[in-house]
Amino acid sequence: MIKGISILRPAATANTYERLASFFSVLGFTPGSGWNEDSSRGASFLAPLGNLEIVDGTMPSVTDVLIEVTQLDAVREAAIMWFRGQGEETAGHISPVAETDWKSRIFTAEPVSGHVFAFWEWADPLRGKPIAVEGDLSAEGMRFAIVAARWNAVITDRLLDGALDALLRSGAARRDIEIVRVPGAWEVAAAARTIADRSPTFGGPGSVDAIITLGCLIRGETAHYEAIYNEVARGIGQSQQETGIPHAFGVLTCETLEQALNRAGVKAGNKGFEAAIAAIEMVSLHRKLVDRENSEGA
Ligand code: DLZ
Repeated sequence: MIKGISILRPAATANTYERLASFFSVLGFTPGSGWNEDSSRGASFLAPLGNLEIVDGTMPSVTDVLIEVTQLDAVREAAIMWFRGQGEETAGHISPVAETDWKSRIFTAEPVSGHVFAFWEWADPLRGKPIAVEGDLSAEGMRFAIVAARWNAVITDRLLDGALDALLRSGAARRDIEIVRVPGAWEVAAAARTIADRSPTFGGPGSVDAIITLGCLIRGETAHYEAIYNEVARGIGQSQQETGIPHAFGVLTCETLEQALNRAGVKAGNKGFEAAIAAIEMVSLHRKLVDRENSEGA
């Protein structure tokens, strides 16, 4: 399988080698490991993508090394600064930026006489980029239910505080957050499902946009820990899949109480907070995907 492609550029003298290595090191390349042997040395500059282009007809550039960049002007500025750092003028060594006939902008730099490199970027900065659809983190206008187990309340109360903090700080209104307490983690999924399925009389389908599930199972203190955990996770997942309402998973599974405390705001973040943020993001994402589908179908 092909993995990558390397362009080898022989430097005729040690000085040329050092100048080229120095020039490329200021332009934002990831440095490669290079090598230094008796017979040769190599300085390596990595780019995330490479390709070999065979050209029939007019070359797209005056040189055969084309380096695609983002922020072309900033790269050119870095090249200019390099020349100034050498106490040299740029005239004749760095061209102005020019438009090409292939919807891009380009300039060339010649850090060593005879070594010309072209730097270019697409005129449309989004061209060729995979554009991800992502949820935002504003909870304004969203409605949530939080289902929190009372078992291990010293932990779940902290998770609940964290979840409320995340929702309110992200713009949710207090009246749009319903808190439901259940005896233990075992009951979380059933309550979540009831809320997700709720009939129109009690707020209607979609009476909440997302459900945040909170609980805490501690292995050392929980009989049938694995069995309970698997059922809780399965039930919450199933409720989410079958109703289409995002269910954020904030049920801790810990070895010890200390570990649980750490995950409930002491040392390792607050998983209630994190679950609430995930819920907000998923509601936003859900809305965007539905909007896209509607506008594509229109
Ligand atoms: C019974 C039990 C045990 C042993 N451990 C926990 C636990 O660590 N975390 C938790 O949330 N709940 C626990 N429970 C209670 C069960 O989840 C459930 O509430 C009861 O078995 C009643 O159905």
